[in-house]
Amino acid sequence: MTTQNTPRWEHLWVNAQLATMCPGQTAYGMMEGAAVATSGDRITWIGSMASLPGDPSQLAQHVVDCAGHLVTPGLIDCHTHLVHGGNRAREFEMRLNGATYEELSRAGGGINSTVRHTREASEDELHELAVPRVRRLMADGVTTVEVKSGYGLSTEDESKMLRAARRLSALPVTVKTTFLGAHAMPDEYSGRKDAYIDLVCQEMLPAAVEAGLADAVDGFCEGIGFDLAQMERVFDAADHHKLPIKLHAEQLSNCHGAAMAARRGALSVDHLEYLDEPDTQVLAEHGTVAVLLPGAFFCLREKQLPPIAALRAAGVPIAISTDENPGSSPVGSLLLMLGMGCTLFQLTPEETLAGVTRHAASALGLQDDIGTLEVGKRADLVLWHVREAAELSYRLGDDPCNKVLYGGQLR
Ligand code: DI6
Ligand code: FE
Repeated sequence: MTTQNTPRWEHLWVNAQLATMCPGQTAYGMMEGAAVATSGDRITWIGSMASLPGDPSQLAQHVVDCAGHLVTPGLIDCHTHLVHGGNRAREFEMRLNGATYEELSRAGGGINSTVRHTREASEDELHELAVPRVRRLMADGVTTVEVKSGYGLSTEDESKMLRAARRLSALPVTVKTTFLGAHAMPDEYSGRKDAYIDLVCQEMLPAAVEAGLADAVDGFCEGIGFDLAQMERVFDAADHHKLPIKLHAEQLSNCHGAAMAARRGALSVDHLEYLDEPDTQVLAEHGTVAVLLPGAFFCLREKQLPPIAALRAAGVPIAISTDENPGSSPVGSLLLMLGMGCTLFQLTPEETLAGVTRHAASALGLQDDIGTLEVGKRADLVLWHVREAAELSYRLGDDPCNKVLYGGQLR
């Protein structure tokens, strides 16, 4: 009598160089000549080719021969502002033609022009503008993307942005939304920052929470943003709603926002060009992720480098992200950020890849579900056309993504 042979796995990728990104003995947690299997939305088996319990074609419904190419966890872009109206190309051009800040401001430029365009756009329009931006990231192997509000700056417009962002999860990509009401000052509150923070805490955030639209709370702690005391009030409100916190900190000056946020248990602190040595220690003590944003550093022609050596020496987990936004980082490629992380920040290719996988997962509080290749983790996997992991950081402007399994389904 013959028994029906149902394959035990759904997908099986064989002959792979698996960059598991698990910390351990080998760089990249690399397993050469390895295989990975998935069932449903989970990774169900990982091992060497020699330890496969049978003939691949008998073991899984769908078998892919990776022919020695690289397989990594799905990439994670953990800091974006990709939902917004308008763009600032005209302003970019005027500046390069010698326009002064005043002239740009009079021409309606800067962050407030994005706020105006975002307010004017409907939720549908914001969503439609964001879809190709997310698709562009997906083409780089991105399987999880974080999207912030922060260009609405009113109760209805912030929620509208977050709704437009949430709808992006109809694409085969995981979307996490962050409430960033304390991003900038809307014109109508000019000169009344504390009153605006009242609105953020008492009305805007509660409305976003009520509608189930926020996974985390962020803010911009800076001379041109909000001060420590104002950010603490926003974080008190986040605590009240039991939401995790993040912070744009030390981007243009040292306000000690990163250490404050770390002490309060922030998932991440982001930018950090002006972070000092003692505050680096605070991040290390609290296990806070440092999210570095080479796109903003590049586009703003910054000179002050984030304190990479100190972060590394202190063992602070470092993530990398696009910061995709129309002002300081009009960047649509996460792979380009790997290259820039190496050339501008002198991170190693292993650090940049960890920065868009394992550490980016931690920056979103998702380290138990994504970011490494391990049995039980979500089946978000990328097969690349490359054999060396360093190639992902080394070549700029390439298109090395071959196949993506998103939640165990071929994308
Ligand atoms: N820091 C930045 O670099 C962006 N926001 C922030 O808090 C700039 C956003 C913009 O100019 O539109
Ligand atoms: Fe940002």
